[in-house]
Amino acid sequence: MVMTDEADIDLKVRLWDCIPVRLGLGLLVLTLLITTLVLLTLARQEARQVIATDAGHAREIATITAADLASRMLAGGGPDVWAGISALASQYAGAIDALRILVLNKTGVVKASSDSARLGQRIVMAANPECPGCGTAREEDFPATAILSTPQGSRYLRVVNPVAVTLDCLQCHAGVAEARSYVVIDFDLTPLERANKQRQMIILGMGMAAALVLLTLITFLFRRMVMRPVDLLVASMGRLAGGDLSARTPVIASNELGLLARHFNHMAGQIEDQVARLEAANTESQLLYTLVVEASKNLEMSEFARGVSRVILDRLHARYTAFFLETADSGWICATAGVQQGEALARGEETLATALISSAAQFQQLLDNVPLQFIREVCQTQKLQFRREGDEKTFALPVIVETRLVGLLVCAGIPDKIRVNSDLLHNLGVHLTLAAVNSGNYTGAITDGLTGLKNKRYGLARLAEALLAAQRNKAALALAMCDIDHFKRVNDTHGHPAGDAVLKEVGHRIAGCVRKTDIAVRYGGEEFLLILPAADANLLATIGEKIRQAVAASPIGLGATGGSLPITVSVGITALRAEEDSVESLVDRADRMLYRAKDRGRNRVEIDR
Ligand code: GH3
Ligand code: MG
Ligand code: MG
Repeated sequence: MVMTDEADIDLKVRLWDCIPVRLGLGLLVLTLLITTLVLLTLARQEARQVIATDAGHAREIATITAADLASRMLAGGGPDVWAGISALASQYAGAIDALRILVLNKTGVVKASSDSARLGQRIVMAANPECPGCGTAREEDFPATAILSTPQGSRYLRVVNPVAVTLDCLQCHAGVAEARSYVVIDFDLTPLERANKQRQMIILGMGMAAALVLLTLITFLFRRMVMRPVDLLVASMGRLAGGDLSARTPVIASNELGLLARHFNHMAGQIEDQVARLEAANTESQLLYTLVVEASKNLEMSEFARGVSRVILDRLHARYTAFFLETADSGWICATAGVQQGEALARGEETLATALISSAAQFQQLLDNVPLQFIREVCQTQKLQFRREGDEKTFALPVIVETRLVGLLVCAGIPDKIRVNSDLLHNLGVHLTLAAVNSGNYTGAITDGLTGLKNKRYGLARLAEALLAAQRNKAALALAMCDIDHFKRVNDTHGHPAGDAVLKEVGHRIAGCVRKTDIAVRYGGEEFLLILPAADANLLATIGEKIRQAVAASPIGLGATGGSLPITVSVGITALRAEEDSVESLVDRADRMLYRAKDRGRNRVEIDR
């Protein structure tokens, strides 16, 4: 994937680069060009027309002049002939609005003219642009024309025609060359050019006005049809680029831009879906990873259940979770975690399925008011189920081993933005099943089946760990050994089951006296060991007393046998001697203190400091 740093992108379009600006300027230049072209063509056409008209007039004048000249010559000739022609020329010049008329002889001398100042002047004939056609041109090249300028800069049209040589002329002149003369007529172009200029200004003005109207119209249509959808699209793309995956653009036309908008919306939808899928996959892998870590960190069942409940609450941003697990002694535990309620652990003695299907009132609280009917259905169908309340989801995921319900994860108040689908929960279920079985096996292996306390092997292993930690950290550690007084009598008098019931209750009362970090162990028949990390030496008597009193506080029931008995325990406590102690020496000292308590009358606490 090519990543583009936002700083690399110029996010604003400069005015000069804006499409409407470029298009408008282009249109203006084009209009100017077209107008100029039209003007030029018109001017050229008119000039051609003027020249044709003026040349026609000139031709007629030349013919008339030739005839007149011939008749005057034949009538006697002499200098009056040219004066007469000059008078005629003035007359004709006025009639056709010519600047002047000159009649030249074969050498270019002005013999007659409407402008007397020109009489006698000589115009060079050969190859003189000021006398087009003179001297060399053939008859068919006439009328010959040229546009000339005066030294003052005003322009005029010069038309040259030869005077036709007739047989009459040859009566006096020796030949055609001898009789040749020319009629030169000049027309002033200034009025024409002035009119042209005026017209140019008008046409140019009209062209500009038309261009402006056109520009306004095109700009309006362009903004409506092109720029508006483009601007909307640009804004939506900006939002998408800025991370707003919900950015969509309105489709306001059915043309190509509408299609572009639809493609954009489709693409944005795809991106949103992909990102959501990635996020879901990420949530799933993080969730499963955290659970695996949690499960391997705490194989012991209640810790595992707490961990799962906490992780699910946290990762799914839920309001409440409850994780039920069946225990090795066919009871159940339930670890709950809630945003408001915090964490808690509950226990029960029936099998999990029985307990959940019975829908006892206590579950209403454990489930934070998720309907019991919903839970019962999940337990009976053994299938994952969702329910929705407002914009929150709740799911209940059964954990099944073969066909037996061994766990149930209930998660309530998951916000809609968190994607929790069946695939994710199916995978979660597989992990939870494995972890629950492992945890069950492990917990069974370290737990005493009768009392639910930890067994001796586990207790000694943990004692070794606690001893090492205390020695390394120079921290306190205490060990208490408790033994039920005259327990044999209970068995002997009330039977073994009654003894079991007493053992169970004594274990429960002893475990209830210690902190969460302390470990209560059934060490032997009716002996209990308490590992008390960080127990201050000054508090040992208090702890011992608390245990003794908890057991002695009230008679203990004999279970199914019926009735109850006052039961007491003797307690021996010792504190760690950091330098020399080992597990054996600690246990031995606690044992000795216990025997001292027995010796000194039972139902008492002895402390070795
Ligand atoms: P003391 O005050 O000196 O400790 O007297 P005691 O009778 O408690 O001591 P003793 O060691 O003589 O008797 C322990 C009895 O505990 C013997 C055994 O039958 C009984 N016991 C050990 N394990 C169990 C058990 O799991 N269940 C029952 N019911 N009894 C047990
Ligand atoms: Mg005993
Ligand atoms: Mg004993």
